Amino acid sequence: MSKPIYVLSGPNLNLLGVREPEIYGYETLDDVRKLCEARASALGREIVFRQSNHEGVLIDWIQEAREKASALVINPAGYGHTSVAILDALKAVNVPIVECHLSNPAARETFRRKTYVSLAANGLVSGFGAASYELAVEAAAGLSRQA
Ligand code: CA2
Repeated sequence: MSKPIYVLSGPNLNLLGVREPEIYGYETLDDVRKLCEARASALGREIVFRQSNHEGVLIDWIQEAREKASALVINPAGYGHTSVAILDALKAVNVPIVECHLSNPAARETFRRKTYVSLAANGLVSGFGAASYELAVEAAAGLSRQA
């Protein structure tokens, strides 16, 4: 079995399904985890699924992924629009990176149009709700087939 695909989620995503369902959908983060596990399993892969509200914790996990992951899916949430530190951590990762968003930030407020994470990512999946995560896991599995 190859190394797991790390699936990391940033701040406030623990509230998924509880607030703003019209933007982020009705699935909880635990529902999203189950969808990702099922998609990974169908592809013969495993995932490590984590969420943190803390920038430094996310950076520690990104650094961990350098050694322990075959690929990285990240929904950086608000930090995607602000965090040069997360971008720097991602740039040091030598496995494929797929950026993932539930909503389509490009169709929302102007300040969401820039994401630092995109500068380090192989690709971006956004706008499909929980399915964005499933598609991102599939893309990450494809990019890391040999890992
Ligand atoms: O669409 C996405 O996945 C976002 O990464 C979500 C972030 C937002 O800042 C990005 O622009 C796009 C916000 C995450 C907040 O999550 C919540 C979920 C439920 C209720 C309230 C917040």
